[in-house]
Amino acid sequence: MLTIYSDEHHLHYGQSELNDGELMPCFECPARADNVLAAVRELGIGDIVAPRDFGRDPLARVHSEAFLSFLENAWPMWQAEGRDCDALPLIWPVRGLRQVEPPGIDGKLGFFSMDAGTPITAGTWQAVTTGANVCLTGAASLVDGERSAFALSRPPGHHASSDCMGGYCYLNNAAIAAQFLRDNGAGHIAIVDVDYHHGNGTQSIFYERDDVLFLSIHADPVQEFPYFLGFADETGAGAGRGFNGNYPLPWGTEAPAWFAALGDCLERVESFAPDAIVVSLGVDTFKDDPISQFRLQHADYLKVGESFAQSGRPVLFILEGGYAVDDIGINVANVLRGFHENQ
Ligand code: 7XA
Ligand code: ZN
Repeated sequence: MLTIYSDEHHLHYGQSELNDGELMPCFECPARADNVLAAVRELGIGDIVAPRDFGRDPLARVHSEAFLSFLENAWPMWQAEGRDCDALPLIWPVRGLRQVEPPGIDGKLGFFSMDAGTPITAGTWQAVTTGANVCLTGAASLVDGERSAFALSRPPGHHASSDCMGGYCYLNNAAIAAQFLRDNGAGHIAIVDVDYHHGNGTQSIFYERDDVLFLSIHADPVQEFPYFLGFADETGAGAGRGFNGNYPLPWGTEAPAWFAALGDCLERVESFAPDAIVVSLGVDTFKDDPISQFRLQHADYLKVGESFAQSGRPVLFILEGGYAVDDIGINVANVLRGFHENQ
């Protein structure tokens, strides 16, 4: 299996996020991807290649121009205010406030974000555009006939909507890759999101479409971030009715219940008969993840990979969450190994 990777993810290194009422060091850190890279190297199941540059067009197929322009210019605008710490929002346009993009950086940060856990740093734009290119290079390899690829990108993407960052996410890599596959010959794409958190951004991008099936297994938003999307009754709208599926599970979920949900997802994928599957691969379902409450174990990730291999369809794995830094490598490598040994 081809892995696509660039060291440029190091350019995004947030200092702090607001968590449990405190500003604390960001859980989403460069060591995550470094450790995954080391584990993939040790696994030795295929080449590790650099991304190609696809330019801005594939990003603009998913994100609004206003949002892309904000992401690109946020750091220079922040710096122009004489600040050199991370850029974080402090106000959001909630109900009753005007939904109009403000001219200044503090207003823009709130207008284009959903939380205070997603800092913009000097290198964020470069890192996230390179991360998107990592995923696009993986998608392009499927277009060229590869059976599978692993996009080793960070930061993650699945909380980012067409015009909003949040949950450590800036550009929605899975959506960008899925749209690229659609634009390059695929008729139908399934996105299966196995991250611990609901992929609210991906859901919202495809919610009214019947060409991209979005299925997500995640912690119940009654208990867990992102709190405001990811419920079982969200099944799609308009042409997309029936093409969105959520599997919210309670804190403490262990392998049997989790794999029952995955089995159901994969049956739905089979009925949909997509040309390819994009997997939003978060491993924050791990029992020792510091911000999550599921209980999957190292060996369970082999079965995750095996389950996707059994679909017989081309699969693009894209890295999302996973914050048990010492275990993220083995958990991701086990997914890839389970796939590789069963395809
Ligand atoms: O999949 N999404 C993540 O892994 C990030 C979730 C952010 C949670 C923030 C809780 N303070
Ligand atoms: Zn997550």
